Amino acid sequence: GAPRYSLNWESYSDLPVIEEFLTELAALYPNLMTTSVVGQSYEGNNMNLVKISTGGSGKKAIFIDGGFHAREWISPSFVTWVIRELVENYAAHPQYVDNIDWYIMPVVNPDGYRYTFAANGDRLWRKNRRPNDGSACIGTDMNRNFDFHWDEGGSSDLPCAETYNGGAAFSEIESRIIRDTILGIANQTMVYLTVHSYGQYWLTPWGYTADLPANYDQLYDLAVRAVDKLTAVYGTQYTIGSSTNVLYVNTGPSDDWAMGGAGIPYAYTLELRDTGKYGFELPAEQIIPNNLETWEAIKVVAEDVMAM
Ligand code: ING
Ligand code: ZN
Repeated sequence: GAPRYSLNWESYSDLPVIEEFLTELAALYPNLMTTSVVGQSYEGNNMNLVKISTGGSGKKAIFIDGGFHAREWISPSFVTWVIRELVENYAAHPQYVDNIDWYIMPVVNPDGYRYTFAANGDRLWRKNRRPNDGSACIGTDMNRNFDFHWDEGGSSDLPCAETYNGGAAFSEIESRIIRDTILGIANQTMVYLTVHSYGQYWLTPWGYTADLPANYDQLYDLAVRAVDKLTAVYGTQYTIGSSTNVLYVNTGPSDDWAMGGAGIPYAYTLELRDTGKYGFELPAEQIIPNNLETWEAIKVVAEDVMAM
């Protein structure tokens, strides 16, 4: 039958529409999906956590977050697609949910995200929306706020900067909620995926050093196989490598902390479409093609986790 939610992937949706989708889908598929509120943002928006599972104990898990940076609209649009694929389309590939617990936070910077949709907001806002003491500038870059080699380069101490590190590690409530959610499931979580845009990169830690993680060969091998499947759909090219080596030194990002702080074996930052023609303002006609190709990569990750 027709879905009971208004979310679709032909346009971008603000937080209330995403929350309606989560609530309705969980109500339709209570044996597969639960949605919970794990905290509130600075402005009081919900921090939503979806768990997709058929129950039982001792299963490996995959954690995915979206919407770290407000303007990267394709990120929540893809993460909600993953939820839909796992739940509504469960019967097409039940093994991914039968064998893996999925923990998904679709919009981890809800205040910033809503600001990019607001009539008096800013479509290209990146940070969260907490005012900074002693400054007229608002917001911290949550992807420079995590406590692993925090403030060791590639972030700013200046509240007006787009990469403001917050003044202290985990100064932001949203970062702490993400941290605590991950720590609660860290012992079962094999892969951490944080979904950004743009650039078409499949990035590994580290951001704090050009040195590579001890398990880089395995991180790289899985990334290559995942990207091969992605590229096979429409020919979309991705660059693979550590974030320092592919982009720039950056400290306090969530993927470095997921591996170095929480001890999760595999962590990746995905930078979805495109390579700059539209950048953060990816036309909505590209949502479904982006999602179809990237889902193929997620399946490769899931297959590997099933074998871990
Ligand atoms: N790019 C990321 C950023 O936060 C990145 C790049 C990836 C940094 C991984 C650190 C770790 O700057 C975007 N588009 O947000
Ligand atoms: Zn980003």
